[in-house]
Amino acid sequence: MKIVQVEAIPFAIPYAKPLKFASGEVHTADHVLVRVHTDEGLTGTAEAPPRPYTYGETQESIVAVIDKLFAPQIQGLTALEREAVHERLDRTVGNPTAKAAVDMALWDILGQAAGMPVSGLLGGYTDRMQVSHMVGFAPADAMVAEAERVRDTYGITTFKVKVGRRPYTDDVVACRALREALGPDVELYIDGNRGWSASESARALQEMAGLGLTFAEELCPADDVLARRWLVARSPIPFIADESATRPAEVTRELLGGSATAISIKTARTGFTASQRVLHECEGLGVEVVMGNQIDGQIGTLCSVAFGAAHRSASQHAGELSNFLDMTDDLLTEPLTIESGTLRIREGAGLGIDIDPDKLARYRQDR
Ligand code: MUC
Ligand code: MG
Repeated sequence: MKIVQVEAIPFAIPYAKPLKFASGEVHTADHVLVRVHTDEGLTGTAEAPPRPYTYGETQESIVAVIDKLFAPQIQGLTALEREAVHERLDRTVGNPTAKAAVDMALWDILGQAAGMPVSGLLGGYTDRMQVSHMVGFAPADAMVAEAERVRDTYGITTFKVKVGRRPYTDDVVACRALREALGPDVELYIDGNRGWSASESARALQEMAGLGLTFAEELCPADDVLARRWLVARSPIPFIADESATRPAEVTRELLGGSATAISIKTARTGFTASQRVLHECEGLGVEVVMGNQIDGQIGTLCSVAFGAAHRSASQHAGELSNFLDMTDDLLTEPLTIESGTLRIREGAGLGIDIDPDKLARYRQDR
Protein backbone atom coordinates (compact mmCIF):
# COMPACT_ATOMS: atom_id res chain seq x y z
CA MET A 1 0.00 0.00 0.00
CA LYS A 2 2.95 2.29 -0.64
CA ILE A 3 2.04 5.68 -2.10
CA VAL A 4 3.71 5.96 -5.50
CA GLN A 5 1.90 8.92 -7.10
CA VAL A 6 -0.47 11.74 -6.12
CA GLU A 7 -2.41 13.36 -8.97
CA ALA A 8 -4.07 16.77 -8.68
CA ILE A 9 -6.33 17.28 -11.69
CA PRO A 10 -8.14 20.63 -12.05
CA PHE A 11 -11.61 20.40 -13.54
CA ALA A 12 -14.45 22.85 -14.06
CA ILE A 13 -18.19 22.17 -14.25
CA PRO A 14 -20.65 25.09 -14.45
CA TYR A 15 -23.50 25.56 -12.01
CA ALA A 16 -27.00 25.71 -13.49
CA LYS A 17 -27.92 28.02 -10.63
CA PRO A 18 -25.11 29.95 -8.93
CA LEU A 19 -25.06 29.98 -5.11
CA LYS A 20 -24.79 33.44 -3.56
CA PHE A 21 -24.01 34.10 0.10
CA ALA A 22 -22.55 36.87 2.25
CA SER A 23 -18.87 36.00 1.72
CA GLY A 24 -18.98 35.14 -2.00
CA GLU A 25 -20.71 33.35 -4.84
CA VAL A 26 -20.07 30.21 -6.86
CA HIS A 27 -20.79 29.96 -10.60
CA THR A 28 -18.47 27.11 -11.54
CA ALA A 29 -17.27 24.09 -9.61
CA ASP A 30 -13.58 24.67 -10.35
CA HIS A 31 -12.43 21.83 -8.12
CA VAL A 32 -9.39 19.57 -8.03
CA LEU A 33 -9.71 15.81 -8.37
CA VAL A 34 -7.13 14.16 -6.13
CA ARG A 35 -6.02 10.61 -6.87
CA VAL A 36 -3.51 8.75 -4.74
CA HIS A 37 -1.99 5.67 -6.39
CA THR A 38 -0.31 2.78 -4.59
CA ASP A 39 2.29 0.27 -5.68
CA GLU A 40 -0.37 -2.46 -5.52
CA GLY A 41 -2.49 -0.69 -8.13
CA LEU A 42 -5.13 0.76 -5.77
CA THR A 43 -6.29 4.35 -6.37
CA GLY A 44 -7.89 6.50 -3.68
CA THR A 45 -10.04 9.40 -4.87
CA ALA A 46 -11.40 12.63 -3.38
CA GLU A 47 -11.99 16.22 -4.48
CA ALA A 48 -10.77 19.57 -3.14
CA PRO A 49 -13.02 22.62 -3.62
CA PRO A 50 -11.12 25.95 -3.64
CA ARG A 51 -12.86 28.54 -1.47
CA PRO A 52 -10.63 31.63 -1.61
CA TYR A 53 -13.12 33.71 0.41
CA THR A 54 -13.02 31.16 3.21
CA TYR A 55 -9.54 29.57 3.26
CA GLY A 56 -7.50 31.48 0.67
CA GLU A 57 -7.05 28.44 -1.56
CA THR A 58 -7.49 28.60 -5.34
CA GLN A 59 -7.64 25.81 -7.90
CA GLU A 60 -4.08 26.70 -8.95
CA SER A 61 -2.79 26.81 -5.37
CA ILE A 62 -4.29 23.40 -4.57
CA VAL A 63 -2.65 21.82 -7.61
CA ALA A 64 0.65 23.54 -6.81
CA VAL A 65 0.79 22.58 -3.12
CA ILE A 66 -0.03 18.95 -3.94
CA ASP A 67 2.39 18.70 -6.87
CA LYS A 68 5.27 20.62 -5.32
CA LEU A 69 5.04 19.84 -1.59
CA PHE A 70 2.60 17.11 -0.59
CA ALA A 71 3.24 14.50 -3.30
CA PRO A 72 7.04 14.40 -2.85
CA GLN A 73 6.66 14.46 0.96
CA ILE A 74 4.30 11.47 1.21
CA GLN A 75 5.51 9.24 -1.62
CA GLY A 76 7.03 6.12 -0.09
CA LEU A 77 4.76 6.15 2.98
CA THR A 78 1.86 3.71 3.09
CA ALA A 79 -1.86 4.40 3.44
CA LEU A 80 -1.65 2.91 6.95
CA GLU A 81 0.83 5.57 8.05
CA ARG A 82 -1.67 8.42 8.19
CA GLU A 83 -0.16 10.01 11.30
CA ALA A 84 3.16 10.27 9.48
CA VAL A 85 1.40 11.56 6.37
CA HIS A 86 -0.32 14.29 8.39
CA GLU A 87 2.88 15.20 10.18
CA ARG A 88 4.40 15.88 6.76
CA LEU A 89 1.35 17.69 5.34
CA ASP A 90 1.22 19.86 8.46
CA ARG A 91 4.72 21.17 7.82
CA THR A 92 2.78 23.44 5.46
CA VAL A 93 0.31 25.76 7.19
CA GLY A 94 -3.19 26.27 5.79
CA ASN A 95 -4.30 24.54 2.59
CA PRO A 96 -7.12 22.68 4.36
CA THR A 97 -9.02 21.31 1.36
CA ALA A 98 -5.83 20.06 -0.32
CA LYS A 99 -4.85 18.21 2.88
CA ALA A 100 -8.38 16.90 3.41
CA ALA A 101 -8.59 15.45 -0.10
CA VAL A 102 -5.31 13.57 0.38
CA ASP A 103 -6.56 12.23 3.72
CA MET A 104 -9.87 11.00 2.28
CA ALA A 105 -8.16 9.41 -0.71
CA LEU A 106 -5.99 7.44 1.75
CA TRP A 107 -9.09 6.23 3.59
CA ASP A 108 -10.54 5.21 0.21
CA ILE A 109 -7.42 3.09 -0.36
CA LEU A 110 -7.75 1.51 3.09
CA GLY A 111 -11.38 0.60 2.42
CA GLN A 112 -10.56 -0.89 -0.95
CA ALA A 113 -7.64 -2.86 0.49
CA ALA A 114 -9.84 -4.21 3.29
CA GLY A 115 -12.80 -4.83 0.97
CA MET A 116 -14.96 -2.71 3.30
CA PRO A 117 -16.86 0.58 3.03
CA VAL A 118 -15.06 3.57 4.52
CA SER A 119 -18.24 4.55 6.37
CA GLY A 120 -18.13 1.21 8.18
CA LEU A 121 -14.45 1.61 9.01
CA LEU A 122 -15.15 5.08 10.45
CA GLY A 123 -18.01 3.98 12.67
CA GLY A 124 -20.79 2.31 10.68
CA TYR A 125 -23.67 3.88 12.62
CA THR A 126 -26.18 4.03 9.75
CA ASP A 127 -26.27 3.89 5.95
CA ARG A 128 -27.97 7.22 5.22
CA MET A 129 -28.53 10.80 6.31
CA GLN A 130 -31.42 13.20 6.14
CA VAL A 131 -30.53 16.03 3.79
CA SER A 132 -30.59 19.76 4.49
CA HIS A 133 -30.71 22.07 1.46
CA MET A 134 -28.95 25.45 1.35
CA VAL A 135 -31.04 28.33 -0.02
CA GLY A 136 -28.83 31.12 -1.39
CA PHE A 137 -29.51 34.82 -1.80
CA ALA A 138 -32.39 35.78 -4.09
CA PRO A 139 -35.55 37.83 -3.70
CA ALA A 140 -37.78 36.30 -1.01
CA ASP A 141 -40.33 34.87 -3.49
CA ALA A 142 -37.56 33.14 -5.48
CA MET A 143 -36.12 31.64 -2.27
CA VAL A 144 -39.55 30.30 -1.38
CA ALA A 145 -40.04 28.89 -4.89
CA GLU A 146 -36.66 27.13 -4.69
CA ALA A 147 -37.37 25.60 -1.28
CA GLU A 148 -40.80 24.40 -2.44
CA ARG A 149 -39.31 22.86 -5.59
CA VAL A 150 -36.60 21.08 -3.58
CA ARG A 151 -39.14 19.85 -1.03
CA ASP A 152 -41.54 18.61 -3.72
CA THR A 153 -38.85 17.01 -5.91
CA TYR A 154 -36.55 15.46 -3.33
CA GLY A 155 -38.63 15.29 -0.16
CA ILE A 156 -36.18 17.57 1.69
CA THR A 157 -37.72 19.27 4.72
CA THR A 158 -34.69 20.98 6.30
CA PHE A 159 -33.36 24.23 4.87
CA LYS A 160 -30.34 26.35 5.72
CA VAL A 161 -31.14 29.91 4.69
CA LYS A 162 -28.26 32.15 3.71
CA VAL A 163 -28.48 35.52 5.51
CA GLY A 164 -26.05 38.38 6.14
CA ARG A 165 -27.35 40.87 3.56
CA ARG A 166 -27.81 44.54 4.21
CA PRO A 167 -30.24 45.77 5.29
CA TYR A 168 -30.70 42.73 7.56
CA THR A 169 -34.45 43.21 7.23
CA ASP A 170 -34.24 41.71 3.68
CA ASP A 171 -33.29 38.42 5.31
CA VAL A 172 -35.93 38.74 8.00
CA VAL A 173 -38.51 39.11 5.22
CA ALA A 174 -37.10 36.07 3.36
CA CYS A 175 -37.08 33.86 6.46
CA ARG A 176 -40.60 34.91 7.37
CA ALA A 177 -41.79 34.15 3.82
CA LEU A 178 -40.12 30.73 3.94
CA ARG A 179 -41.75 29.85 7.26
CA GLU A 180 -45.17 31.04 6.07
CA ALA A 181 -44.95 29.11 2.80
CA LEU A 182 -43.40 25.90 4.15
CA GLY A 183 -45.36 25.64 7.39
CA PRO A 184 -44.34 24.69 10.93
CA ASP A 185 -43.03 21.17 10.22
CA VAL A 186 -40.11 22.22 8.07
CA GLU A 187 -36.79 22.86 9.86
CA LEU A 188 -35.13 26.22 9.14
CA TYR A 189 -31.76 27.58 10.28
CA ILE A 190 -29.66 30.51 9.12
CA ASP A 191 -26.04 31.10 8.07
CA GLY A 192 -24.65 34.65 7.83
CA ASN A 193 -21.09 33.89 6.62
CA ARG A 194 -19.91 36.83 8.81
CA GLY A 195 -22.00 39.34 6.86
CA TRP A 196 -23.50 41.24 9.78
CA SER A 197 -22.14 43.06 12.81
CA ALA A 198 -23.07 41.65 16.21
CA SER A 199 -25.69 44.37 16.69
CA GLU A 200 -27.31 43.68 13.31
CA SER A 201 -27.28 39.97 14.14
CA ALA A 202 -28.94 40.58 17.50
CA ARG A 203 -31.70 42.65 15.93
CA ALA A 204 -32.23 40.06 13.20
CA LEU A 205 -32.45 37.24 15.76
CA GLN A 206 -34.93 39.28 17.77
CA GLU A 207 -37.11 39.93 14.72
CA MET A 208 -36.93 36.26 13.70
CA ALA A 209 -37.77 35.07 17.22
CA GLY A 210 -41.17 33.66 16.29
CA LEU A 211 -39.93 31.68 13.30
CA GLY A 212 -38.76 28.59 15.18
CA LEU A 213 -35.22 28.60 13.82
CA THR A 214 -33.02 25.70 14.95
CA PHE A 215 -29.53 27.20 14.64
CA ALA A 216 -27.73 30.43 13.74
CA GLU A 217 -24.34 30.07 12.01
CA GLU A 218 -21.48 32.59 11.70
CA LEU A 219 -23.77 35.63 11.75
CA CYS A 220 -20.90 38.00 12.54
CA PRO A 221 -17.09 37.62 12.37
CA ALA A 222 -15.42 35.61 15.14
CA ASP A 223 -12.57 38.13 14.90
CA ASP A 224 -14.92 40.69 16.46
CA VAL A 225 -14.07 38.77 19.58
CA LEU A 226 -15.98 40.52 22.36
CA ALA A 227 -18.94 41.47 20.17
CA ARG A 228 -19.26 37.88 19.01
CA ARG A 229 -19.16 36.56 22.59
CA TRP A 230 -21.77 39.14 23.52
CA LEU A 231 -23.99 37.93 20.68
CA VAL A 232 -23.55 34.22 21.36
CA ALA A 233 -24.33 34.74 25.06
CA ARG A 234 -27.65 36.30 24.03
CA SER A 235 -28.55 33.94 21.19
CA PRO A 236 -31.74 32.03 21.99
CA ILE A 237 -30.60 29.15 19.75
CA PRO A 238 -27.30 27.27 19.39
CA PHE A 239 -24.75 29.36 17.50
CA ILE A 240 -22.72 27.33 15.01
CA ALA A 241 -19.08 28.06 14.26
CA ASP A 242 -18.26 27.07 10.68
CA GLU A 243 -15.36 28.85 8.99
CA SER A 244 -14.13 30.28 12.31
CA ALA A 245 -13.49 26.86 13.85
CA THR A 246 -12.05 24.39 11.38
CA ARG A 247 -9.08 22.78 13.16
CA PRO A 248 -9.46 21.05 16.55
CA ALA A 249 -7.53 23.86 18.29
CA GLU A 250 -9.80 26.51 16.77
CA VAL A 251 -12.83 24.52 17.89
CA THR A 252 -11.46 24.51 21.45
CA ARG A 253 -10.73 28.23 21.31
CA GLU A 254 -14.11 29.27 19.94
CA LEU A 255 -16.15 26.99 22.21
CA LEU A 256 -14.27 27.71 25.42
CA GLY A 257 -14.12 31.41 24.60
CA GLY A 258 -17.90 31.56 24.26
CA SER A 259 -17.87 32.45 20.56
CA ALA A 260 -19.87 29.38 19.52
CA THR A 261 -22.12 26.73 21.04
CA ALA A 262 -22.28 24.26 18.12
CA ILE A 263 -19.89 23.20 15.35
CA SER A 264 -20.13 22.60 11.61
CA ILE A 265 -17.99 19.70 10.43
CA LYS A 266 -16.94 19.70 6.77
CA THR A 267 -14.99 16.74 5.48
CA ALA A 268 -13.90 18.92 2.54
CA ARG A 269 -11.63 20.83 4.95
CA THR A 270 -10.81 18.32 7.69
CA GLY A 271 -10.98 15.04 5.77
CA PHE A 272 -11.94 12.02 7.83
CA THR A 273 -9.02 11.96 10.27
CA ALA A 274 -9.30 15.52 11.60
CA SER A 275 -13.10 15.55 11.28
CA GLN A 276 -13.16 12.60 13.65
CA ARG A 277 -10.98 14.54 16.10
CA VAL A 278 -13.33 17.52 15.94
CA LEU A 279 -16.37 15.27 16.33
CA HIS A 280 -14.95 13.48 19.36
CA GLU A 281 -13.96 16.80 20.88
CA CYS A 282 -17.55 18.02 20.47
CA GLU A 283 -18.94 14.80 21.90
CA GLY A 284 -16.68 15.12 24.92
CA LEU A 285 -17.74 18.69 25.49
CA GLY A 286 -21.43 17.98 24.88
CA VAL A 287 -21.72 20.21 21.84
CA GLU A 288 -24.01 19.55 18.87
CA VAL A 289 -22.58 19.23 15.36
CA VAL A 290 -24.01 19.64 11.88
CA MET A 291 -22.44 18.11 8.77
CA GLY A 292 -21.80 21.18 6.62
CA ASN A 293 -21.30 21.56 2.88
CA GLN A 294 -18.26 23.24 1.32
CA ILE A 295 -20.34 23.61 -1.87
CA ASP A 296 -19.19 20.13 -2.73
CA GLY A 297 -19.67 18.20 -5.92
CA GLN A 298 -20.88 14.61 -5.86
CA ILE A 299 -17.46 13.23 -4.87
CA GLY A 300 -17.25 15.56 -1.88
CA THR A 301 -20.85 14.85 -0.98
CA LEU A 302 -20.19 11.12 -0.98
CA CYS A 303 -17.30 11.73 1.42
CA SER A 304 -19.48 13.88 3.65
CA VAL A 305 -22.33 11.37 3.88
CA ALA A 306 -19.86 8.51 4.46
CA PHE A 307 -18.53 10.37 7.51
CA GLY A 308 -21.86 11.71 8.78
CA ALA A 309 -23.65 8.36 8.53
CA ALA A 310 -20.72 6.64 10.23
CA HIS A 311 -21.27 8.50 13.51
CA ARG A 312 -24.30 8.72 15.78
CA SER A 313 -23.67 12.30 16.84
CA ALA A 314 -22.97 13.50 13.28
CA SER A 315 -26.19 12.04 11.92
CA GLN A 316 -28.58 13.49 14.52
CA HIS A 317 -29.25 16.56 12.39
CA ALA A 318 -29.85 16.65 8.64
CA GLY A 319 -26.56 16.99 6.76
CA GLU A 320 -25.96 19.64 4.11
CA LEU A 321 -25.64 17.26 1.18
CA SER A 322 -27.51 18.79 -1.73
CA ASN A 323 -25.41 21.59 -3.27
CA PHE A 324 -24.44 19.26 -6.13
CA LEU A 325 -28.04 19.40 -7.35
CA ASP A 326 -27.32 22.85 -8.79
CA MET A 327 -24.40 21.66 -10.95
CA THR A 328 -24.96 20.99 -14.66
CA ASP A 329 -23.02 17.70 -14.51
CA ASP A 330 -20.49 15.79 -12.40
CA LEU A 331 -17.75 13.18 -12.70
CA LEU A 332 -19.35 10.08 -11.19
CA THR A 333 -20.31 7.18 -13.44
CA GLU A 334 -23.42 6.66 -11.33
CA PRO A 335 -24.86 10.00 -10.12
CA LEU A 336 -26.04 10.46 -6.52
CA THR A 337 -29.77 10.54 -5.91
CA ILE A 338 -31.70 12.08 -3.04
CA GLU A 339 -35.00 10.32 -2.32
CA SER A 340 -37.51 11.03 0.46
CA GLY A 341 -35.13 13.68 1.74
CA THR A 342 -32.42 11.08 2.27
CA LEU A 343 -28.98 10.36 0.81
CA ARG A 344 -27.46 6.90 1.22
CA ILE A 345 -23.80 5.98 1.46
CA ARG A 346 -22.36 3.82 -1.33
CA GLU A 347 -22.10 0.15 -0.45
CA GLY A 348 -18.99 -1.73 -1.46
CA ALA A 349 -15.31 -1.28 -0.77
CA GLY A 350 -13.78 2.15 -0.13
CA LEU A 351 -15.82 5.27 -0.82
CA GLY A 352 -17.50 3.90 -3.96
CA ILE A 353 -16.23 6.76 -6.13
CA ASP A 354 -16.20 5.61 -9.76
CA ILE A 355 -15.09 8.38 -12.14
CA ASP A 356 -16.50 8.48 -15.67
CA PRO A 357 -13.40 8.82 -17.89
CA ASP A 358 -15.30 10.63 -20.66
CA LYS A 359 -16.62 13.22 -18.23
CA LEU A 360 -13.20 13.71 -16.71
CA ALA A 361 -11.73 14.19 -20.20
CA ARG A 362 -14.44 16.75 -21.00
CA TYR A 363 -14.10 18.83 -17.82
CA ARG A 364 -10.41 18.61 -16.90
CA GLN A 365 -8.53 21.87 -17.34
CA ASP A 366 -4.97 20.63 -17.69
CA ARG A 367 -5.15 19.17 -21.22
C1 MUC B 1 -21.43 27.52 4.38
O1 MUC B 1 -21.90 26.78 5.22
O2 MUC B 1 -20.96 28.58 4.76
C2 MUC B 1 -20.23 29.05 1.85
C3 MUC B 1 -18.98 29.49 2.13
C4 MUC B 1 -18.27 28.41 2.65
O3 MUC B 1 -17.11 28.39 3.05
O4 MUC B 1 -19.07 27.32 2.71
C5 MUC B 1 -20.31 27.62 2.12
C6 MUC B 1 -21.46 27.13 2.92
MG1 MG C 1 -21.48 28.21 6.91
